[in-house]
Amino acid sequence: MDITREELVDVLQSIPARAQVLVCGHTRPDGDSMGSVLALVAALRLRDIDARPLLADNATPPAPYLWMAGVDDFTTPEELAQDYQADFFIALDTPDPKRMAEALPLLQEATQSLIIDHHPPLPESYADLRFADITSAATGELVWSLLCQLGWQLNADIATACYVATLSDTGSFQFSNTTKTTFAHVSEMIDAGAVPADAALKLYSQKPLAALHLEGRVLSRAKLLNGGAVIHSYLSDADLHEFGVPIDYTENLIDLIRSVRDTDAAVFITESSKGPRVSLRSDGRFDVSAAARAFGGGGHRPAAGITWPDKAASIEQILDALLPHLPHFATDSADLEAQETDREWKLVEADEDASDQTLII
Ligand SMILES: [Mn+2]
Repeated sequence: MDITREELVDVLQSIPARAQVLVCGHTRPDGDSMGSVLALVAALRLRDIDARPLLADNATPPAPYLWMAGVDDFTTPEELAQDYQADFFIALDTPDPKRMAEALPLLQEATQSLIIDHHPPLPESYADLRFADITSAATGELVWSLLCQLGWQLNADIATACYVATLSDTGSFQFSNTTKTTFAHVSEMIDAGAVPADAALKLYSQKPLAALHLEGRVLSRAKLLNGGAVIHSYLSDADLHEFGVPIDYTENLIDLIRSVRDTDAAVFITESSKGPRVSLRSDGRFDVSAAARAFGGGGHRPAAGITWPDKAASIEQILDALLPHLPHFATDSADLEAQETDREWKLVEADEDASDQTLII
């Protein structure tokens, strides 16, 4: 059942002290999933509620988030007893029950289940109650505004977790979901103790060197498709083994390739033993979530993903199926890269002609 924001506030307010509450994000958690879960758990615990952060997968938290307060408290579905029954199960940051992965049976066993999300909702809800606010840039931003509305006690850890969530889902405030309201909420988080430079350093500048070398491999494979409207690259399990880099450090690789000029969409394919995973991005003008839905995936207008239905599909097969759903430029050139290089040289030559002019920065 879909509920209003006011009804959600009442539900959260009514959770009694000592209630057993599981708070879970989605499979392969990103910064929003990790941040929104840790923030809500911390806020519930300040009210003496027995809240536990739960991973949807039987795995460990991804390495880039291990510095976050409360991360050691994460439990997994297999660590909980088979007959464990939570009073409340709160699912964050996904409209899709498939992304609850191994945690879905725990949600179904709970006395009451609740979804708090910022994705466009699917026709069917997988929990008893559901609230989705698609104007929030991140579930962590939504959690923050709810906690403020509830008047619950806040602290620097909660503010930092919501900040990480918002930083992550806005692509460091670059994506089209970044609004004036987002910055207003971020301003409140900073007032409550979040330190932007500290969070950015811990989140984005703690990679192993090998992760950079892996990025080099991915960048060298980038190529233009659909007449230059689409940029594409890929990564495989074999690459991860070769470079000795855990998959945790590959979350933002698609953002590296989408920086090429004039492209309207980016397609990044991760090949793994579990089957191919496709990530899609745009600047918001083209709706990549529609392309994702055509293959059973989902997401937002500027960012979407697909767990590819045919686990044995090759990259070529995936692109053949997917590219007709993405933007296309008409072009006479058979070699897009040569065309791009040619254009770059013209710019360099024009620049040399102008080299006698004083450069003022
Ligand atoms: Mn999110």
